[in-house]
Amino acid sequence: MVAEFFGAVIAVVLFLASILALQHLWLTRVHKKGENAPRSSTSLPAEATRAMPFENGLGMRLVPVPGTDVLFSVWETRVKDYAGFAADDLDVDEAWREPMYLGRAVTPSNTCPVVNVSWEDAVRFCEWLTLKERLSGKIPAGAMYRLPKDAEWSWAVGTGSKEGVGTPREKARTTEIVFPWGTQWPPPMGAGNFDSPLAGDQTLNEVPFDEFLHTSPVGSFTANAHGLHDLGGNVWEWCEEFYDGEGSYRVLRGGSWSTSDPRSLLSSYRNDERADARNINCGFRVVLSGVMER
Ligand SMILES: [Ca+2]
Repeated sequence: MVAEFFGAVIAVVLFLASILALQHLWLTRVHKKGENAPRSSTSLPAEATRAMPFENGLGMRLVPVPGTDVLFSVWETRVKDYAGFAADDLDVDEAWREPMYLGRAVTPSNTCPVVNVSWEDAVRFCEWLTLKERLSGKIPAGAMYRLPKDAEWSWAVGTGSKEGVGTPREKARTTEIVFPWGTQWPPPMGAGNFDSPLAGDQTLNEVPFDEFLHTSPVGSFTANAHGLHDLGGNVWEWCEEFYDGEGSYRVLRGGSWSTSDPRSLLSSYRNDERADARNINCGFRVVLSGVMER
Protein backbone atom coordinates (compact mmCIF):
# COMPACT_ATOMS: atom_id res chain seq x y z
CA MET A 1 0.00 0.00 0.00
CA VAL A 2 2.78 2.42 1.04
CA ALA A 3 4.83 1.44 -1.99
CA GLU A 4 1.84 2.08 -4.22
CA PHE A 5 1.32 5.49 -2.61
CA PHE A 6 4.95 6.52 -3.16
CA GLY A 7 4.81 5.14 -6.69
CA ALA A 8 1.82 7.35 -7.40
CA VAL A 9 3.54 10.41 -5.85
CA ILE A 10 6.65 9.84 -7.99
CA ALA A 11 4.49 9.48 -11.10
CA VAL A 12 2.71 12.77 -10.35
CA VAL A 13 6.03 14.56 -9.70
CA LEU A 14 7.51 13.25 -12.95
CA PHE A 15 4.39 14.29 -14.83
CA LEU A 16 4.53 17.86 -13.41
CA ALA A 17 8.26 18.10 -14.11
CA SER A 18 7.73 17.13 -17.75
CA ILE A 19 4.95 19.74 -18.10
CA LEU A 20 7.30 22.41 -16.71
CA ALA A 21 10.11 21.31 -19.01
CA LEU A 22 7.80 21.48 -22.03
CA GLN A 23 6.55 24.90 -21.00
CA HIS A 24 10.12 26.15 -20.64
CA LEU A 25 10.98 24.80 -24.09
CA TRP A 26 7.89 26.44 -25.57
CA LEU A 27 8.64 29.81 -23.93
CA THR A 28 12.24 29.67 -25.14
CA ARG A 29 11.08 28.98 -28.68
CA VAL A 30 8.49 31.75 -28.69
CA HIS A 31 11.01 34.18 -27.30
CA LYS A 32 13.56 33.22 -29.90
CA LYS A 33 11.03 33.55 -32.73
CA GLY A 34 9.87 36.93 -31.42
CA GLU A 35 13.40 38.30 -31.35
CA ASN A 36 13.86 37.79 -35.04
CA ALA A 37 10.41 38.77 -36.30
CA PRO A 38 10.19 42.26 -37.83
CA ARG A 39 7.95 44.35 -35.61
CA SER A 40 5.70 45.85 -38.28
CA SER A 41 5.06 45.51 -42.00
CA THR A 42 3.43 47.30 -44.93
CA SER A 43 1.16 46.04 -47.69
CA LEU A 44 2.67 48.59 -50.11
CA PRO A 45 5.85 47.18 -51.69
CA ALA A 46 7.17 50.60 -52.77
CA GLU A 47 7.16 51.75 -49.15
CA ALA A 48 9.10 48.83 -47.71
CA THR A 49 12.04 49.54 -45.42
CA ARG A 50 14.19 47.32 -43.27
CA ALA A 51 12.13 48.22 -40.19
CA MET A 52 8.83 47.91 -42.07
CA PRO A 53 9.08 45.10 -44.65
CA PHE A 54 6.54 44.52 -47.40
CA GLU A 55 4.41 41.52 -46.40
CA ASN A 56 3.03 39.60 -49.35
CA GLY A 57 0.05 37.24 -49.60
CA LEU A 58 2.10 34.26 -48.37
CA GLY A 59 3.30 36.17 -45.33
CA MET A 60 6.80 36.51 -46.78
CA ARG A 61 8.63 39.65 -45.61
CA LEU A 62 10.63 41.61 -48.20
CA VAL A 63 13.08 44.48 -47.67
CA PRO A 64 15.12 46.78 -49.92
CA VAL A 65 18.85 46.05 -50.29
CA PRO A 66 21.04 49.09 -51.11
CA GLY A 67 22.89 48.64 -54.41
CA THR A 68 19.93 46.82 -55.97
CA ASP A 69 16.49 47.92 -57.15
CA VAL A 70 14.67 44.86 -55.80
CA LEU A 71 13.11 43.81 -52.53
CA PHE A 72 14.70 40.71 -51.00
CA SER A 73 12.78 38.12 -49.03
CA VAL A 74 14.27 38.16 -45.53
CA TRP A 75 13.78 34.37 -45.42
CA GLU A 76 14.44 31.48 -47.71
CA THR A 77 11.24 30.18 -49.32
CA ARG A 78 9.52 27.99 -46.72
CA VAL A 79 7.90 24.59 -47.04
CA LYS A 80 4.52 26.22 -46.40
CA ASP A 81 5.08 28.77 -49.20
CA TYR A 82 5.93 26.01 -51.63
CA ALA A 83 2.94 23.94 -50.50
CA GLY A 84 0.64 26.68 -51.83
CA PHE A 85 2.28 26.42 -55.22
CA ALA A 86 2.08 22.62 -55.20
CA ALA A 87 -1.63 22.79 -54.31
CA ASP A 88 -2.30 25.02 -57.33
CA ASP A 89 -0.08 23.23 -59.83
CA LEU A 90 -0.53 19.48 -60.01
CA ASP A 91 2.55 19.06 -62.22
CA VAL A 92 4.90 20.09 -59.41
CA ASP A 93 7.50 17.41 -58.69
CA GLU A 94 6.88 15.65 -55.37
CA ALA A 95 10.51 15.45 -54.18
CA TRP A 96 10.05 18.49 -51.89
CA ARG A 97 7.55 16.63 -49.70
CA GLU A 98 9.06 15.26 -46.47
CA PRO A 99 12.60 14.53 -47.71
CA MET A 100 14.61 12.26 -45.37
CA TYR A 101 18.33 12.01 -44.64
CA LEU A 102 19.95 9.50 -42.27
CA GLY A 103 16.50 8.48 -41.08
CA ARG A 104 15.46 12.00 -40.09
CA ALA A 105 13.23 14.57 -41.79
CA VAL A 106 15.31 17.22 -43.57
CA THR A 107 12.53 19.81 -43.19
CA PRO A 108 10.81 18.87 -39.91
CA SER A 109 8.54 21.93 -39.85
CA ASN A 110 6.71 23.90 -42.52
CA THR A 111 8.69 27.02 -41.64
CA CYS A 112 11.92 25.28 -42.66
CA PRO A 113 13.22 26.22 -46.11
CA VAL A 114 11.90 24.00 -48.89
CA VAL A 115 14.58 21.69 -50.37
CA ASN A 116 14.80 19.22 -53.24
CA VAL A 117 13.65 21.92 -55.65
CA SER A 118 15.50 22.45 -58.91
CA TRP A 119 16.34 25.83 -60.43
CA GLU A 120 13.53 25.16 -62.90
CA ASP A 121 11.07 24.44 -60.04
CA ALA A 122 12.10 27.68 -58.31
CA VAL A 123 11.56 29.72 -61.48
CA ARG A 124 8.09 28.22 -61.88
CA PHE A 125 7.30 29.05 -58.24
CA CYS A 126 8.23 32.69 -58.95
CA GLU A 127 6.00 32.78 -62.04
CA TRP A 128 3.11 31.30 -60.05
CA LEU A 129 3.55 33.81 -57.22
CA THR A 130 3.81 36.76 -59.63
CA LEU A 131 0.55 35.84 -61.35
CA LYS A 132 -1.23 35.16 -58.06
CA GLU A 133 -0.20 38.47 -56.48
CA ARG A 134 -0.92 40.54 -59.59
CA LEU A 135 -4.42 39.06 -59.73
CA SER A 136 -5.05 39.74 -56.04
CA GLY A 137 -3.66 43.29 -56.35
CA LYS A 138 -0.85 42.62 -53.85
CA ILE A 139 1.75 43.78 -56.38
CA PRO A 140 1.38 46.16 -59.36
CA ALA A 141 1.06 44.80 -62.91
CA GLY A 142 4.70 45.60 -63.74
CA ALA A 143 6.12 43.91 -60.65
CA MET A 144 7.58 40.43 -60.74
CA TYR A 145 8.98 37.81 -58.39
CA ARG A 146 12.13 36.08 -59.55
CA LEU A 147 15.37 34.55 -58.31
CA PRO A 148 18.08 37.00 -57.26
CA LYS A 149 20.75 37.82 -59.80
CA ASP A 150 24.22 36.73 -58.74
CA ALA A 151 25.30 40.39 -58.35
CA GLU A 152 22.18 41.22 -56.31
CA TRP A 153 22.97 38.34 -53.96
CA SER A 154 26.45 39.83 -53.52
CA TRP A 155 24.93 43.16 -52.46
CA ALA A 156 22.69 41.28 -50.05
CA VAL A 157 25.66 39.52 -48.42
CA GLY A 158 27.72 42.72 -48.29
CA THR A 159 30.30 42.26 -51.07
CA GLY A 160 28.46 43.98 -53.94
CA SER A 161 30.59 47.12 -54.01
CA LYS A 162 33.85 45.13 -54.15
CA GLU A 163 33.11 42.92 -57.14
CA GLY A 164 34.43 43.55 -60.62
CA VAL A 165 33.05 42.23 -63.88
CA GLY A 166 33.10 38.60 -64.91
CA THR A 167 31.10 35.40 -64.76
CA PRO A 168 30.05 34.08 -61.35
CA ARG A 169 32.84 31.47 -61.58
CA GLU A 170 35.42 34.22 -62.18
CA LYS A 171 34.04 36.33 -59.33
CA ALA A 172 34.38 33.37 -56.97
CA ARG A 173 38.19 33.54 -57.30
CA THR A 174 38.60 36.43 -54.89
CA THR A 175 41.22 35.99 -52.19
CA GLU A 176 39.40 38.12 -49.62
CA ILE A 177 38.45 36.20 -46.46
CA VAL A 178 34.94 37.44 -45.70
CA PHE A 179 32.02 35.30 -44.59
CA PRO A 180 28.34 36.28 -44.36
CA TRP A 181 28.85 36.86 -40.60
CA GLY A 182 32.22 38.65 -40.84
CA THR A 183 35.85 37.56 -40.86
CA GLN A 184 36.02 35.13 -37.92
CA TRP A 185 36.76 31.43 -38.39
CA PRO A 186 35.30 29.30 -36.99
CA PRO A 187 32.03 31.22 -37.10
CA PRO A 188 30.78 32.61 -33.78
CA MET A 189 27.98 30.63 -32.16
CA GLY A 190 24.62 31.70 -33.53
CA ALA A 191 26.06 32.74 -36.90
CA GLY A 192 23.95 30.22 -38.80
CA ASN A 193 23.03 26.61 -39.48
CA PHE A 194 26.16 24.77 -40.65
CA ASP A 195 27.49 21.24 -40.41
CA SER A 196 29.69 19.85 -37.69
CA PRO A 197 32.56 19.34 -37.46
CA LEU A 198 33.63 22.62 -38.95
CA ALA A 199 36.73 21.75 -40.94
CA GLY A 200 39.98 23.14 -39.61
CA ASP A 201 38.95 23.41 -35.97
CA GLN A 202 39.49 20.17 -34.08
CA THR A 203 38.06 21.62 -30.88
CA LEU A 204 34.64 21.72 -32.52
CA ASN A 205 34.77 18.14 -33.72
CA GLU A 206 32.88 16.66 -30.78
CA VAL A 207 30.38 19.46 -30.39
CA PRO A 208 27.38 20.05 -32.67
CA PHE A 209 27.72 23.62 -33.95
CA ASP A 210 24.00 24.33 -33.73
CA GLU A 211 20.95 22.58 -32.33
CA PHE A 212 19.64 21.59 -35.76
CA LEU A 213 20.42 18.28 -37.39
CA HIS A 214 19.34 19.31 -40.87
CA THR A 215 17.45 22.51 -41.90
CA SER A 216 16.29 25.05 -39.30
CA PRO A 217 13.11 27.16 -39.32
CA VAL A 218 13.85 30.39 -41.21
CA GLY A 219 14.66 33.28 -38.88
CA SER A 220 16.21 31.03 -36.20
CA PHE A 221 19.47 32.98 -36.48
CA THR A 222 20.22 36.69 -36.32
CA ALA A 223 19.58 38.80 -39.43
CA ASN A 224 22.41 40.60 -41.23
CA ALA A 225 22.75 44.39 -41.64
CA HIS A 226 19.96 44.45 -44.24
CA GLY A 227 17.58 42.33 -42.18
CA LEU A 228 18.19 39.10 -44.13
CA HIS A 229 18.37 35.72 -42.38
CA ASP A 230 20.34 32.60 -43.31
CA LEU A 231 22.44 34.02 -46.16
CA GLY A 232 25.18 31.83 -44.70
CA GLY A 233 23.99 28.27 -44.12
CA ASN A 234 20.62 26.54 -43.84
CA VAL A 235 20.18 25.94 -47.60
CA TRP A 236 22.15 26.82 -50.71
CA GLU A 237 20.18 29.45 -52.64
CA TRP A 238 19.63 29.35 -56.39
CA CYS A 239 20.50 32.52 -58.31
CA GLU A 240 19.30 33.40 -61.78
CA GLU A 241 22.62 33.27 -63.64
CA PHE A 242 24.61 30.60 -65.42
CA TYR A 243 27.76 29.73 -63.50
CA ASP A 244 29.93 30.19 -66.59
CA GLY A 245 27.83 32.84 -68.29
CA GLU A 246 26.21 30.13 -70.42
CA GLY A 247 25.59 26.36 -70.40
CA SER A 248 23.35 24.26 -68.19
CA TYR A 249 24.77 24.97 -64.72
CA ARG A 250 23.26 27.67 -62.52
CA VAL A 251 24.68 29.48 -59.51
CA LEU A 252 24.05 28.55 -55.86
CA ARG A 253 25.21 30.75 -52.99
CA GLY A 254 25.64 30.80 -49.24
CA GLY A 255 26.37 27.26 -48.03
CA SER A 256 23.95 25.01 -46.18
CA TRP A 257 23.27 22.92 -43.08
CA SER A 258 25.61 20.32 -44.58
CA THR A 259 28.51 22.72 -45.23
CA SER A 260 31.56 22.78 -42.96
CA ASP A 261 34.34 23.75 -45.38
CA PRO A 262 35.46 27.38 -44.84
CA ARG A 263 36.07 27.95 -48.55
CA SER A 264 32.46 27.05 -49.43
CA LEU A 265 31.18 29.46 -46.79
CA LEU A 266 33.08 32.52 -48.12
CA SER A 267 30.71 35.30 -49.21
CA SER A 268 32.39 35.22 -52.63
CA TYR A 269 32.00 31.48 -53.14
CA ARG A 270 29.73 30.18 -55.89
CA ASN A 271 28.48 26.62 -56.07
CA ASP A 272 27.10 25.31 -59.35
CA GLU A 273 24.51 22.73 -60.24
CA ARG A 274 22.43 21.65 -63.22
CA ALA A 275 19.18 23.60 -63.55
CA ASP A 276 17.12 20.40 -63.31
CA ALA A 277 18.94 18.90 -60.29
CA ARG A 278 17.24 18.56 -56.90
CA ASN A 279 19.26 18.32 -53.67
CA ILE A 280 18.33 18.06 -50.00
CA ASN A 281 20.54 21.04 -49.15
CA CYS A 282 19.39 23.37 -51.95
CA GLY A 283 16.49 25.82 -51.85
CA PHE A 284 15.96 29.43 -52.86
CA ARG A 285 14.98 32.94 -51.85
CA VAL A 286 12.87 35.27 -53.99
CA VAL A 287 13.21 38.94 -54.85
CA LEU A 288 10.49 41.30 -56.06
CA SER A 289 11.46 43.57 -58.97
CA GLY A 290 9.62 46.42 -60.63
CA VAL A 291 8.38 48.21 -57.52
CA MET A 292 11.27 50.56 -56.70
CA GLU A 293 12.69 53.65 -58.39
CA ARG A 294 16.17 52.99 -59.67
CA1 LIG B 1 21.23 30.18 -47.11
